[in-house]
Amino acid sequence: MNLTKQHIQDDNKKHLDAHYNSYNHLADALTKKGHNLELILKQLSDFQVAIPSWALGAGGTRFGRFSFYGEPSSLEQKIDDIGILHSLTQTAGAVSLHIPWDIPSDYQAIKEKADHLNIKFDAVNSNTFQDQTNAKESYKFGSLSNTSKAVRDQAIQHNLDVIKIGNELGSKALTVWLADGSSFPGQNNFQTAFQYTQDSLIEIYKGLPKDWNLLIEYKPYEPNFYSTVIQDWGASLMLANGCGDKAYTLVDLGHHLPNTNIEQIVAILQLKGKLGGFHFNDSKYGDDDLTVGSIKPYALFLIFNELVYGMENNPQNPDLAWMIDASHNIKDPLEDLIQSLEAIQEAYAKALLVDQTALKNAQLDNDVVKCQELLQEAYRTDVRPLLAEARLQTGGAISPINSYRSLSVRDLLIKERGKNTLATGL
Ligand code: PSV
Ligand code: MN
Ligand code: MN
Repeated sequence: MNLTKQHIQDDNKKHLDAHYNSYNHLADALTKKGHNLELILKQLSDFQVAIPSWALGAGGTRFGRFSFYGEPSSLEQKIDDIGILHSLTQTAGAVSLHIPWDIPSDYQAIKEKADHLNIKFDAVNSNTFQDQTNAKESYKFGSLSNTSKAVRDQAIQHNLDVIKIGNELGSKALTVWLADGSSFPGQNNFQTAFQYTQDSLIEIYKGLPKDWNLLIEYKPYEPNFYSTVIQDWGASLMLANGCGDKAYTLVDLGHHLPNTNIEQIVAILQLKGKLGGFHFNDSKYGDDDLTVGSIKPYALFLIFNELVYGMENNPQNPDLAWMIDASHNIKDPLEDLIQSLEAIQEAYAKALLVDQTALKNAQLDNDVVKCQELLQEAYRTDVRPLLAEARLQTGGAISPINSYRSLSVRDLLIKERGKNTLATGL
């Protein structure tokens, strides 16, 4: 479907008055407090988050999946959907491919389509957690950590193949998430599994093009429920250090045990120049992959507060690969992604409002109350008009969800693609 700037502009008309009312009021208050609005609007527009190629179809659980219809059934259509998201929000300017779920059949055509929609190819993800049809070896007992050299070699080769695919598209990073671990005590030798993983990652690292990064994701449990080889940021950091300068830790918000202080992890990794990527979602119990900001928005703000501090003070840390890694069970995937993108921008905007100088002084004075006030002052600001203004200035929708609905995007997709579509992926 062709969602043009004109469609969005026309739809914006009915929201313009209300928008300027609230924006002018907020802009006035923030300017009086000494904020540079032009800079904040630019920072918001520059902040682009990749959409994973597996997030455009109906989500679901292993118990069931309920289609929303009109879902994309090819990579081309998935990129079209990201184009829709990007047109409305102006913040989804990248795609993160999962291989082998989304191997391009025609590289030139895919590149042209993405280029036309202003979408870049962010980190590529490998998959050694499922057996592929006709694969010689099975990953049932692990991939890069497997006790069998033949299995490890196959998994290494897969990652090298993924790098090759990403390289053709202009990606600059490989993300490795391993399901490797054990389901029962005694099943694995922890030391051997970790050492094999390190050795395998070093082989993959050797195959990285010069300007590429290796991002190593961790997760405490699932699908293995007794142990996971790369269970936490410490394990990931050790492996990254064992590989070299271009290997980094990737933090996925859902990959922590309850109550973990994620903002502290993020801060220390940036200090050490080792935070490479970030997967957004929210969580109530475990790796629930819920809509960003739907459960713990204050925690997300505190994380962003550290990210903003790091982006300003840690030149030793690279630019981060941002990605949404959420599922949407019973929602329209595009609506869910719009909600996640909005929540990310909201937390980012609030973190940009933290008065860092005042906070530093209050910390030096050990004025605990003032420190908290400064954070909460920023957090309590309703920044939604700022987000809307940033979108408006770059040709997006004042209210992406409302425009998505009033422009009948899903109905048009169903008309175009039919009802019985099924996207590949998780
Ligand atoms: C599994 O937990 C997972 O959600 C990881 O977070 C990866 O990033 C993603 O799947 C795809 O490999
Ligand atoms: Mn993830
Ligand atoms: Mn996950």
